[in-house]
Amino acid sequence: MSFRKDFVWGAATSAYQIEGAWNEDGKGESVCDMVTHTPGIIYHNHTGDTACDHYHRWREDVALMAEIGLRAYRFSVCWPRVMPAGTGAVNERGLAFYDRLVDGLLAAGIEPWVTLFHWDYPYELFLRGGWLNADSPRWFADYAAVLVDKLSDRVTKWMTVNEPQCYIGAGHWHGWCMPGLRLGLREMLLAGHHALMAHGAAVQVIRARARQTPVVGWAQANSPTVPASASAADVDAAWRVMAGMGGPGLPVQESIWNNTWWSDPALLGGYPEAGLRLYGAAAPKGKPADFELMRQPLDFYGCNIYQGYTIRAAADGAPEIVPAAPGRAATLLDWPVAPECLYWGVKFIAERYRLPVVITENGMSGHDWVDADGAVHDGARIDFTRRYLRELRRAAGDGAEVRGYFHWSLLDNFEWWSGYKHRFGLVHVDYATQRRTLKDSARWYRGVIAANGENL
Ligand code: IFM
Repeated sequence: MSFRKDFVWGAATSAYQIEGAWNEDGKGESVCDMVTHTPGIIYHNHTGDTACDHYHRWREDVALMAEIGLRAYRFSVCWPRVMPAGTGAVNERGLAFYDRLVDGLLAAGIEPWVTLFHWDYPYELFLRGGWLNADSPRWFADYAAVLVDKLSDRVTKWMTVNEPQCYIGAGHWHGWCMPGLRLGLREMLLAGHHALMAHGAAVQVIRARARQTPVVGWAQANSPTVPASASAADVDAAWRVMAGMGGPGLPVQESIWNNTWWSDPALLGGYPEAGLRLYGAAAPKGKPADFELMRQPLDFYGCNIYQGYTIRAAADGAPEIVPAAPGRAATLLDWPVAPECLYWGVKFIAERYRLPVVITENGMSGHDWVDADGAVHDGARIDFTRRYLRELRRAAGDGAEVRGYFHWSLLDNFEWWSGYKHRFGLVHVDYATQRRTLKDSARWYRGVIAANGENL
């Protein structure tokens, strides 16, 4: 079992989590600024005002990527940096930042993979209803056009949106993701409907305007399950949960972590039956034209996969969750370490949607610090990543077309409601001095990339 010869080895970040420069060079405000500037929401009232100061230190960061040997870098663009009010006037100074970054990456031999939207929605559009506004797909398409016109002479890899599960489900219903709203189910689903239309509209724009043939995908927060055993009954039970609307016996709020509600309309033409049953009258009454817009051909499916829980078949064959053993391995965010989720999750997505898969995020939060010897010994991250990559390779050997892997994250960064408490990076960031230190995992990853994963 090997990774394909042209396997893409990368690392990922997002704009709000690393850039800083929240009010520089004509940038408009985003909902992230709105939330983080409201005391009492984020851990210790941390903000992304400075974050990793990547806006000013991007050259140093590109040099670090080159040192790690990355072949590709996934980053997102801050919409209100480019269009301060979300629509209309373009902020050339903001756009120039991404222009320089793309040039810098290419000069270092690193391919840019651009995500259009990773949660930093323009505040001005939020005031007009944000994703609830029926015009929001058009706003997003206009913004996409600006980026494509500017960057597509050099950029060919595009992702429309990152994790609607989070910025719609958790962000408009649970209240703990940007923009931090607790709306009703019906309103959350309407926002999601518009976000799916926005995705489709952006794909159309990319395909119509790109100056080089684009490769278009998105990044979803997938929730894989792992069968308790290799028995047909357990495998079937785990598969049914992945195709369903959340784990068995879990409250309806947990259903946002499903795999199908957010993907089926764009790839199969409509919401899944199980979802329509669960949400009943709250489900959006979309017009046929809405679904036509959502359903645009994609070139790859980007999976963000971190964790999974174990499912077995009960005596009557129904899926049930296997309770976690006390003391089971977990990351600092208390996400179970479950390497096989990369095997089962990728198999499920590849089979259901019949698309090549790219792992657009995978990694772990830890308590890393700089040791007395000046190094960062994050052995757990090495072990975690090795185990997950072995399972990814197994999925590829078992017929899934796996094209690439982006580690989350390149840098320690602002982890949303947890502020800077959690460290996800291959590179340690001392936020007081902005000093960067390659962790042991970054050096280990360099060896994996050089060997195309043969040494895992
Ligand atoms: O940091 C986030 C990222 O913004 C989206 N996916 C999950 C990561 C870890 O929580």
